[in-house]
Amino acid sequence: MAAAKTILRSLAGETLPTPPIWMMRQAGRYLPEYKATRAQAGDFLSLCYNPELAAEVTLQPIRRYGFDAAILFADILLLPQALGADLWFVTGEGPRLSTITTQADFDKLKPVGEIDAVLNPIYETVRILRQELPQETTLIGFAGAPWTVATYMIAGRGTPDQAPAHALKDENRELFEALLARITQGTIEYLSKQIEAGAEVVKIFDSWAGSLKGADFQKYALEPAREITAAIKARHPDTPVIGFPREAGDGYIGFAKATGVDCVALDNSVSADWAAANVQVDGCVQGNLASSHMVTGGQALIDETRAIVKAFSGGPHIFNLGHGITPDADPDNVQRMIDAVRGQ
Ligand code: 1CP
Repeated sequence: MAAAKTILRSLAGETLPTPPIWMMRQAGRYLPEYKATRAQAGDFLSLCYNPELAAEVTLQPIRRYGFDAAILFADILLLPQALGADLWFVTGEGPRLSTITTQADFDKLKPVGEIDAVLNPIYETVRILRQELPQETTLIGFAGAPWTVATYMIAGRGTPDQAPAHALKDENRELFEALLARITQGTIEYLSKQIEAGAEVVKIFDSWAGSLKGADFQKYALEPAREITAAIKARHPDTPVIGFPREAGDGYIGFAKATGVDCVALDNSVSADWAAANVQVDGCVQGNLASSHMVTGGQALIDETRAIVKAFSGGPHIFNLGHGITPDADPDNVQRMIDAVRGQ
């Protein structure tokens, strides 16, 4: 039997001499080949729903850099669209959705059993990728965490402080919780289908977990992550789950134990030394180089990359950025980071 893929070994708790590496948003606008394929597809959503082209952009960073994992090219906002929300992207601004603020808005959403009518092309992308990826490359599927997805569904767009979602939570908790429950069930179905199509790992992106405090963090970040992870493990016991409660701060402590995830992804607001002592003690961690180094490069990029590898060298670690790479990044800096991780 071939040795297990490096990322799967780290997720199983093994400490490797060199951490495996991939990068959030590794298929993206910093790459000229991405921009060319994106132009061919038309707009961003047409690219997501075109299995051949979505597989092509997923493969581009693997060909260029030989990352240890590929992440399915899709978006966390496809699930709201599959649940019946209108979704479009405004160039230079970001996503727009029809809003959910009243019971009548919620009642228009579709049942979870109907999401595959929209999401089938995504599962087809996963099937193509399992055929085309190199043997050693792990395929990661993903979804947004219920709180993060709800912040977009309630506000109808990205918000700096998630104020509309907090307002609905405080003013109509019953409706807010019904929406979270619908997204949670939809996420379980969506991730299960990705796994059945060939995803080997799934990651739950809670990009706005940092704005949930105290009991709200317990109820709306930890609890949905626990419920989704338990349901995935019941159906697919061998599929590792990565949780990413971005900017959770002290909420990172005990996150893996409370939710059952196999790995906790760290943003760069926590230091690697702190996270090694407080989070990696419970198992695999992923992260956490600041993505700004992909723009600025230089000796600081090399030094910081090496410092992170060293800080996490005593336990299971997957090297990554602390958040997605930005469109103004220099593709050569990505290679410099990989070389620094792999000791070249
Ligand atoms: O080409 C383009 O112009 C579109 C830019 C883009 C891309 C490349 C968007 C719009 N989404 C994506 C792909 C994407 N999104 C992936 C693909 C895999 C990869 O990492 O390479 C993933 C995992 C996501 C996840 C995602 N989408 C998150 C969670 C992670 C994070 O960045 O915090 C969120 C919050 C979104 C919503 C979204 N989609 C796109 C944008 C610009 C945003 C953020 C909007 C905002 O809050 O302002």
